[in-house]
Amino acid sequence: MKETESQKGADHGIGNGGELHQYAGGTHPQLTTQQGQVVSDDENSLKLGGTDRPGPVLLEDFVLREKINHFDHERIPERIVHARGAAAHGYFELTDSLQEFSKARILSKVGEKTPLFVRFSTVAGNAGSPDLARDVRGFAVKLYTPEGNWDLVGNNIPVFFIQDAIKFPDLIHAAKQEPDRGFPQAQTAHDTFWDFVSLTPESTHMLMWIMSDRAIPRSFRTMEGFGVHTFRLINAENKVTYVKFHWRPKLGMQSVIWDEALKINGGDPDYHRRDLWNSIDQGRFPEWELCVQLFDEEFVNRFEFDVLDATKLIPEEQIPLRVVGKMVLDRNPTNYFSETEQVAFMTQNVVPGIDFTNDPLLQGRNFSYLDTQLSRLGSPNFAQLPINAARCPVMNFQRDGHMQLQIPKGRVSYSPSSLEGDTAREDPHAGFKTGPERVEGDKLRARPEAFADHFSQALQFFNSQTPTEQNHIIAAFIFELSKVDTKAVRERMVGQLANVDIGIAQRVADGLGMQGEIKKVATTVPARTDLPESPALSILKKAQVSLEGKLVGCLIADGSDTESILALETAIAEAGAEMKIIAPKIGGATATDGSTIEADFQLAGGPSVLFDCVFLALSQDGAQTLSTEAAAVAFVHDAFSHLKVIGATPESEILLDKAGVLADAGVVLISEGDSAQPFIERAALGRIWDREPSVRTIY
Ligand code: HDE
Repeated sequence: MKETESQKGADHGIGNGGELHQYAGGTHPQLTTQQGQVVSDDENSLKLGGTDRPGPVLLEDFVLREKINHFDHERIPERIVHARGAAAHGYFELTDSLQEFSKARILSKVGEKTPLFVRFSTVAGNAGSPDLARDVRGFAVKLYTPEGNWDLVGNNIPVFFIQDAIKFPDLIHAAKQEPDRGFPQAQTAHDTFWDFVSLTPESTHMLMWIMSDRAIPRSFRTMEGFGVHTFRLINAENKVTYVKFHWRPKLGMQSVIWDEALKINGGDPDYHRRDLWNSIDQGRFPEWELCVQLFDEEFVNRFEFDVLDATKLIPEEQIPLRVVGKMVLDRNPTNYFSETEQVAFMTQNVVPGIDFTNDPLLQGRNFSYLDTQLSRLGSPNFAQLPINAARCPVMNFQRDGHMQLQIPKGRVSYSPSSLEGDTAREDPHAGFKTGPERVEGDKLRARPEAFADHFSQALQFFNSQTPTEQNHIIAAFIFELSKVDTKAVRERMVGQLANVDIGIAQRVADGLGMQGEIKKVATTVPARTDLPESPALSILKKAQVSLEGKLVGCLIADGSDTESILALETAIAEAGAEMKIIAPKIGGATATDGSTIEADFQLAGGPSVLFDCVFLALSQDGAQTLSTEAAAVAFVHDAFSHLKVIGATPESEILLDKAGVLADAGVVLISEGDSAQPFIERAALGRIWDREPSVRTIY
């Protein structure tokens, strides 16, 4: 087996390592117990009765007991939300100083590289759930700055379901598997979720986003990230500037088609984590720009919505994005548990110059993230774990507790003190200080009136999409609500959508086969229809023309032509993409010249959903054979119905016909020996959106 970049030189043990000994398979250090005793036999437990008639296992066997005991306690509670995740190390580099607005060193020193760790996740699914669930993706970044850790714990969608943290447990209980039956997991397509959100009008804007293709990203590498809340920047003069943080992927945004997502979940449930791992392992480092939207009190007062309401965004057309730096992910984790599982992101982790606002969702989060680490990681000393530890001096008098890893010196564990000269003291001239703010008024359990409009931005989002994207949103509502058994919930949700736009509600009602007139749910603040479209909210309006970072699946069989396949592979690599070969047998296929073309995937294990576009490099005989092979027919049929560009030799025709492929701009025939460029150029343009009405009903 090939040793991957990340495996090379990995430390496979823990502790100090012992003497090296020659064994079958190489030179290994001695195996020891946790207490350092060398283990002489790791195959047999200690038993009474010799080898003829082995008797009971002896309690005395401390090697066995220790090994089983540790194993029994290997698991920690998974995250209540965002349990399913994948992560990577990298760095942030500032390219444009924000010193004028913030005294944070990470936002001031151009060119300085800050190490970081990013964890991407789905929200609702359990740790073992499939990657392509329709869901928001977590986008959590821990930046190890010289002034302490700054955690930007964001999502790939810039708004949220609720306005006040007090509703979070309800939202999550409704979204996760139903408590009596324990299913369905990793999906919102069930009664309790739609029951809750149809009764919670503030969720409507977010629903538009999670029903859009943003909730089924092609890759973590092709997702935007958002800090969601409005934060505050504080400069050296204590002046406050409001800020929203955005991560923009270098490869542009890309998503998959819903039917494709369903099939990827079967074909490769680890699709996203594998993609992230492979691209870093192969040196294709994912990259994002950090952008900020900066605004002042004057804008806050004139903006149509409250900037403290996390169900609202500020359109880029109103406050443009300023690019200030880049994030590059260049190293896979060494150990999934120690790093990806034990990393503890906390919104409370800010550095001097970056401050919170009174967004009630953010304020609630600032409590939750610290609190949850205690039940997940089991000790207030979780900050000492290598992945969580700050990379600057940490000195305080917090002491003891489970799993204390430090050995603090001296008699003094308090402040102020005079007994020792080198103990830590507060520094009034440095450190985090909250920005100036005057607050007065009654103490109330109430929502600000400025939070009351729940539908205007939902409509603005829908109107800003291309017709294709709008069709996908409608289809997603229809799919999800079709899984809701309770008719009254379906009807109420459609009645809530009518508050956004009666046309949207009608299309969903038609797709559900709902009879009769739509009953609009009562609302006090109807949707504004005068908000201008915001093209930046669309994926397709910002799509990049490029094959970079994409995966092309090339289907071969006996009789395929080696030279054409090699030429295709070179052309694909030159375009910055990668080609994988799929053959009926994993051992490969016999080419016309008698040579063997090696395969990366066996046909049944390499469905076309795993690739961005496909090429059928088949001879007439090969195509004939594959035309009676269900997996091959499904390969081509799916590629067509998922609107992918299909390149093919003219000899592949019988398979194309069998799969129901109709000639269009996305079906590119290339004869053996001809340049593959027309296929490459068409594939770089992306999917064939015009094909969609010919392969599925548009409601
Ligand atoms: Fe979280 N969220 N959240 N959340 N969240 C957690 O913290 C919570 C919210 C987000 O990869 C938990 O360590 C509350 C918004 C990400 O480890 C928990 C509220 C946004 C991650 C928690 C929110 C997020 C979490 C579970 C409403 C986008 C995964 C485990 C007030 C801006 C981080 C953990 C990782 C994780 C609470 C809402 C993003 C329970 C109470 C809004 C990316 O503390």
